[in-house]
Amino acid sequence: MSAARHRPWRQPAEEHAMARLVTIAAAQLGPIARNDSRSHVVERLIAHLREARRMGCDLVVFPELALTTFFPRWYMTNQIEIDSFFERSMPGPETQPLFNEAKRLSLGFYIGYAELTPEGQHFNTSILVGKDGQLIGKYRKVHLPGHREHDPARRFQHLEKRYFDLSDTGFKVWRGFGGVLGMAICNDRRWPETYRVMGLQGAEMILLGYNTPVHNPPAPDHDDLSLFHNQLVMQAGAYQNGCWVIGVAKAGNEEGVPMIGGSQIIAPSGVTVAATRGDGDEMAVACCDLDACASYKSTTFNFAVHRMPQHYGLIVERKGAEPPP
Ligand code: CDT
Repeated sequence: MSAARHRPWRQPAEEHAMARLVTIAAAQLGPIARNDSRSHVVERLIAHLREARRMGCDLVVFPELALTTFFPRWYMTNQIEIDSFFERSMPGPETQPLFNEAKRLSLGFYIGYAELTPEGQHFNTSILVGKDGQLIGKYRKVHLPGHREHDPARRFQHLEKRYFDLSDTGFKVWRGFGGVLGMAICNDRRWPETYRVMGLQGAEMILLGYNTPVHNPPAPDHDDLSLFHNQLVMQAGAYQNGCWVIGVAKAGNEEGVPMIGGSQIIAPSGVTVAATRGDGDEMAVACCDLDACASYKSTTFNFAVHRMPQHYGLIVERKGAEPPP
């Protein structure tokens, strides 16, 4: 029996030539200092764009809050100081060069930033921009980790619950780059619901940026596992939903707080096909075949055939675990 008959999802050569290929750059950033200007950061992002163009990429994925240092590590009460980390428009005067250069190079991009709306709402946001410079989609972070008030027991804080409003977008997907793409941000990647809600909308690729301190003060026993957990959740999300997952870090020692790298491009098989090695500005690149999703979406994870939602009610009915009495 031919290999093709053993593996019926394998496409004949002529169809394979039509495969939906998207070359992705996972554009990891090293630390951003508190006093680094937006313009300086944008220069680093543009350097990534130019390298991505040289490597034949279609889409560049930047981290969460990619324009500033990860400011939720500090407790602040002065709203002017807090708002200085937020963008009032996107693009704005300092980020316009990023949009201009991406369009000139015919590159799409995903970027995370802190968004301050005209109504005064604060979101941890990401956008997906097409090769023509047009906005494809906007996502506002659903899972905001950490705490709301200053915790003197911590060497550094994690005040996302203080500085950001709850998402009003939820998890959506958009058509672009020849496929169906979704977005998530950092802590979202640890929750299976994130991937499944997008998987149920046919997501073929999920883009997500993150800022993950190696040390989480309430759980020091996790420190040595932080890179493992990063990979574990993203690989599981990819495999269980038959989609590509692109995870991109802001890494390194940022203002005295070490953050994990581990940026990677994960195939629908769950296998990581490209990864960064260090914790500075670095790109991992892979040519991703969106048609590789089909063998998972049409067999083991054919949702329409195999899911049993009549037994999943508790997932949306109940928030916290309630063991029997
Ligand atoms: N940025 C972000 O969401 N970071 C979290 C840290 C969790 S520890 C409070 C993460 O899940 O990586």
